[in-house]
Amino acid sequence: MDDKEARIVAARLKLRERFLEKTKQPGPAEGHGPPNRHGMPRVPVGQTITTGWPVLDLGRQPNVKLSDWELIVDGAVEEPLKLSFKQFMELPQIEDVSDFHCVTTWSKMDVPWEGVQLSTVIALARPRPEATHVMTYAYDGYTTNLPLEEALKDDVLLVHTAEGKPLPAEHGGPVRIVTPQLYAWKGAKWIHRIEILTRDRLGYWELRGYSNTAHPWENDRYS
Ligand SMILES: Nc1nc2c(c(=O)[nH]1)N[C@H]1C(S)=C(S)[C@@H](COP(=O)(O)O)O[C@H]1N2
Ligand SMILES: [Mo]
Repeated sequence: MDDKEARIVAARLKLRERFLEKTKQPGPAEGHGPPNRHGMPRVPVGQTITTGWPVLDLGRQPNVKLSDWELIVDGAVEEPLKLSFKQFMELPQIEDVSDFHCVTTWSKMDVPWEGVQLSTVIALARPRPEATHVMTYAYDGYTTNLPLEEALKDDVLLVHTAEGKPLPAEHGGPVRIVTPQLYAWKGAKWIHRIEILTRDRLGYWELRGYSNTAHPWENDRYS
């Protein structure tokens, strides 16, 4: 871990300490605003809407050229895959608009995305019956894990386009994951590999005291 990353981790663990001092346990579904399409209040408890788009990562932004980018899907699957960007773009594409909730309390609302459902690439690899979880690996060394039922939700996307433009490198381009119904750290920028697991394993922040479940409406931020 370099100095910059160590400072980022220390700052974020300090936020965690402050939150845990004030808040005992994840609570019931809370938030404000009219219900969103999942029937949850539009803005989750403790979140503030931002109009910009902050950049949050470990301070290393890999520059992955389209011609070098590849997506690996392996682990507990019948058909391990390695897709080039061209092959990825030949998969069924979808457009969606969803919200983005960072555990550090900002939310970016109504982001138009274009990409491929994570469920599409997982299905292509044909998970074995014993598959239960997913570990995602990014080009900056970041990892984050998801239960299969979260990974397969229809708004969990591998996105290459945001707000009508190719996803900027600082936001995880060429391709990142978004997980609108979980805190945004569950969506790896610069996605490189998806490993199908037969038991849960913790990712980067989950190992450092972030909640493994990460439900924004339950204020489920830290463990
Ligand atoms: N590869 C990678 N993905 C990551 C992170 C990271 O450090 N590295 N940070 C996560 C966190 S905490 C958030 S809030 C979002 C931030 O995405 P943004 O920088 O596009 O706002 O990316 C998530 N995905
Ligand atoms: Mo975050």
